[in-house]
Amino acid sequence: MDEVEALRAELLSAVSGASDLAALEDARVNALGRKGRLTERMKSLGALELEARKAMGARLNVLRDELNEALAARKTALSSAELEARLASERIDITLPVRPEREGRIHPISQVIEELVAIFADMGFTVAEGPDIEDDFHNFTALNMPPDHPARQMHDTFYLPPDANGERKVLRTHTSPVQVRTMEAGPPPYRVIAPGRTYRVDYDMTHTPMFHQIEGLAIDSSTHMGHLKGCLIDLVRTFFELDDLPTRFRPSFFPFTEPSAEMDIGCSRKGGELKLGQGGDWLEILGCGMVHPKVLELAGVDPTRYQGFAFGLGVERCAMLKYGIPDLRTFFEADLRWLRHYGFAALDTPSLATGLSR
Ligand code: 2NL
Repeated sequence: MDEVEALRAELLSAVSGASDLAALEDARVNALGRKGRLTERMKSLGALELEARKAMGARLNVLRDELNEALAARKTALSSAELEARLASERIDITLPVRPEREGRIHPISQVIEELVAIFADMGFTVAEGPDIEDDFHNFTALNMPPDHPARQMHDTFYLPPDANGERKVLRTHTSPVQVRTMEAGPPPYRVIAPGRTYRVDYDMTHTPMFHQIEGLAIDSSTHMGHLKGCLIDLVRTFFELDDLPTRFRPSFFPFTEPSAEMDIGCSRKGGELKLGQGGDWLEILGCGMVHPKVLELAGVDPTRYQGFAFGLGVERCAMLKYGIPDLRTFFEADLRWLRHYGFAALDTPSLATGLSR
């Protein structure tokens, strides 16, 4: 074997013997680097006679091309082997169950508001909202409660300090002002509900200083008490999911409605346990009535052309009755154990199509 053949055998076997990419790079530098074996051999060509140099140069060029080809082929083989090894060792099991995420719960107040909104939306009502801080006109005067009206005392109002004009704003004592603002904003017909926070100076077993109401208003040219009854009977039967839930209307008084009524639902109280539905007893559930002509007039609606009904219900009371929550004050204690027990799963928005309380 001549000298070139020996060099060829040695360099090629170093390439094919390289077991990883780092070893292959060593083999390349050793052969073709600046001080590599083949490079040095090529540098020494200058010492030869012309003919011998041509012949030797040609052979060395062939060897260089051969080496480059072998290096490229080996590099491809080693790279794909390395990838195969990674794919085999790093394979992940996508059938493993996910690590459980900590999940929040929907507060019963939010859940019940969503349920009631879904029921009213199905009847054609839209949701209206307004400020928690109200002026005296929208909270009282526009609702037929002039400054000296005795019902104002009953509302146990939170007053804010007087502003620059000496006017004392209030925390709204009901969501009625939202409906007054709806009437002021444009002509009838109206079909709105106003859910939201309300405030009264009161704190005991059955009262919290902040609580939630949903009020409703339906005004058109000939909306009458039959519409009120049909709407509210449908409401309670859908909400409590009892098709034959007994109901009755009792005469009552509110300054903003005439006539006024309170609605009761049937229940039984045997051995201290309250059960909604048939039974000899009644439970008050909401207040309602035909909107007082003066309330329409004060909001810019002509009472000779338009009439309708309004109602108001307490959200906490509805939540306690439907979901068996015994103590009102626990709603606002922000106790996570309570919320985990009485709260609702998210991503399960109530609708009439899916059932209200899944
Ligand atoms: C109750 C009673 C009620 C209304 C609220 C109302 C609103 C306007 C005009 C007339 Cl803008 N009425 N709201 C009417 C009757 C009763 O609430 O006991 N709520 C818990």
